[in-house]
Amino acid sequence: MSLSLTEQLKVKARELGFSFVGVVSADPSPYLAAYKRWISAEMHGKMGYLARPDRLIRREDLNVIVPNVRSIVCVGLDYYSLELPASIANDPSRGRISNYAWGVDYHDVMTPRLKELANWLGEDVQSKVYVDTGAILERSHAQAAGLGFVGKNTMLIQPRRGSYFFLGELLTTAALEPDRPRQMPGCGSCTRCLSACPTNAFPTPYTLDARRCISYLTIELKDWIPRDLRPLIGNWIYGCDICQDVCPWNRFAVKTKEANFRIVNHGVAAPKLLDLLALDDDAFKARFAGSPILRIKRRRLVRNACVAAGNWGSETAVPALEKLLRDQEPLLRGHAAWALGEIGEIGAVKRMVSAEDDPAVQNEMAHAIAERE
Ligand code: B12
Ligand code: SF4
Ligand code: SF4
Repeated sequence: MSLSLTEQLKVKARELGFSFVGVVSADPSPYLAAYKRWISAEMHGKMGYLARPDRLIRREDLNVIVPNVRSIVCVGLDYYSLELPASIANDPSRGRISNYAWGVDYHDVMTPRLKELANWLGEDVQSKVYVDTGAILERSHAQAAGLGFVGKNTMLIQPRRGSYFFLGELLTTAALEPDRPRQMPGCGSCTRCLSACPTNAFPTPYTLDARRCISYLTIELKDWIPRDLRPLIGNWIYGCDICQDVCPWNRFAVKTKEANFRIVNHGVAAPKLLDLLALDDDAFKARFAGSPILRIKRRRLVRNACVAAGNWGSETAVPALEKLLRDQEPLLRGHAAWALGEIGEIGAVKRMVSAEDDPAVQNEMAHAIAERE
């Protein structure tokens, strides 16, 4: 029996290395109203691109993205790679990186493969490829394509593999056969993720206030991390996995078959803070070449390492932090001053406060001094 175009496409997607694939017709997400409420409540924080009216129009009508679009091919790629021993994960002298960023940048892994899938469909078909950055509600469409259910932590969860996977989409004018809606379980009475979130970022189940999420604070937020949230960040320096780690569905997480996401040593998942505090621009670029961490540049990563060092509270970090008080980036001088205040070593902050000309850094220094006097 010969395979239909849709079945052949799914075989091809798997050959390209995707862990699973589903198809849905290119209808607008049924959750647009929830999305608009989220934006109106300003829970997107400073991720201004999410609120752009021209992008909202695209979310409402996918024809604006691809005229005559008929189908969305939704793919997933597992990234779970290694159980980090608690002795490493909870070591405050190390900065924790969320599992999705341990390997090669997933945009670079998935985008060319989705483009290859688009090419496979042929030249008569118009297609557009999205991985993460597009103006569409990826989880909602993937849910409609039968790839899982949305949990109270807002993650797309698959009953037999959990939520440690990336999503990608192909919007296409090809008329593919949509997957039939599948009966999915849900969260039931479980609330583990809601109570485990250290920053209390879920105002209600299924809604995340990004402004409080460690993932937003350490990756998306470009400037000052709100002072009241810094102690709650612990040793996370790039993203956060807590609301997934505690989820019972992730007991079924399958180790990724994708070589690009497999890591071999714990230093990648939880590097030493002292090493990160000492990174200059060149060393940062060399160390994180090919990783998604490269996107946040040295400025944000070292800022995050300062916060983690403040939470570590060890005098071992003082020389590196004092050196950062002279950094050319005000953001780093200010976060280093805060960390020194947390450690209780403010001698250098006191000596340098009068020479500091940036008002925001002065404010951080004054706060650090006031806390200790
Ligand atoms: C902005 C963004 C963030 C923000 C905000 C996250 C959020 N929960 O809204 C921040 C920076 C905090 C973030 C963090 C993370 N992100 Co992110 N993020 C995105 C992005 C770019 C847009 C999401 C968005 O539009 N949010 C707005 C909210 C309102 O929409 P939503 O979360 O999609 O939820 C919709 C549906 O779930 C639907 N829905 C379905 N069922 C139900 C039920 C009810 C009752 C309701 C009300 C709604 C609802 O309604 C919502 C609105 O339409 C997507 C890629 C994309 N273009 O979709 C990746 C994406 C969601 N992120 C992803 C990942 C991996 C992460 C992190 C795990 C990274 C990390 N380890 O640090 C964390 C997880 C935090 C979390 N619990 O969500 C993956 C998720 C894969 C998956 N299995 O779900 C995505 C899909 C990227 C990708 N292509 O793989 N992210
Ligand atoms: S990723 Fe971390 S900070 Fe963000 S909602 Fe989940 S547990 Fe909370
Ligand atoms: S931890 Fe519990 S409530 Fe949260 S997403 Fe998982 S099953 Fe749902």
